[in-house]
Amino acid sequence: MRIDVVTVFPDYLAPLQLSLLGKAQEAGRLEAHVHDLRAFTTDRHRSVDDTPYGGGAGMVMTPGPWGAALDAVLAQGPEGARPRLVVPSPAGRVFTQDVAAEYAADPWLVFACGRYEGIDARVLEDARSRYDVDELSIGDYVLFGGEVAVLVVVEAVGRLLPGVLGNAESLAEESHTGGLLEAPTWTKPAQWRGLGVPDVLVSGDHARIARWRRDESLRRTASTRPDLLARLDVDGLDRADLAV
Ligand code: 6GU
Repeated sequence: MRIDVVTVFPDYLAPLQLSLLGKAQEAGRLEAHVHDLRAFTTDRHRSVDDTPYGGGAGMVMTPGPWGAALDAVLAQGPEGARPRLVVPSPAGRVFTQDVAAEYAADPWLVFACGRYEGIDARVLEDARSRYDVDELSIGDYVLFGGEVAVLVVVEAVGRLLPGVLGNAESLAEESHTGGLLEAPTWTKPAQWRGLGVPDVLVSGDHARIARWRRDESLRRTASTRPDLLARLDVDGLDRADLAV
């Protein structure tokens, strides 16, 4: 997968090179390019924003540098390819594990990080002729800009790429695949600060352990995320689930 990020704060994206994402790049599963929007300005002050038409607080990012940057990024990829343009915005559709899985199947994602009060609306209108444009929010709160949201999305997507996560089972069992939160976990030592480990987990009875974990998942989801429980597909539940 190829990823391009256009931002006025390239340093903010440094974590893309670290840890598992850095390893994914070394292994050739992921190729990330960060572009400084100011490199596409043409005025002496390298300005990227101006006051909003119609008035109001704050500044709006001007279309000129954005148009040039998105043209340049498009020219760097494979000829004729149509990338997805992801625009982080609190006004976008909400990012979930399903959206991460959808993006993980894409060959090319381009992220346009807005700052201030957003980007002149004509930039996305114009980009739709060459990009599949997706405005995306990572939750119901407001950030200064899209950079941190890009890190969130790239990490969630990157770990779904084939060969990035060592253990495919950990993908299958984790929270939000299957709509339930994961059960709590324990490791050695068996006693710590006077606290032990649930007996069932040291019983060696794998069927009982699986049932116990599923019950804990259901209880945890019911207590902290009743909204997720309400969305569960009833056909996917068994008799024991319904008894919890
Ligand atoms: Cl994606 N961007 C900004 N600026 N604020 C946000 C957000 C994104 N998601 C939630 N709040």
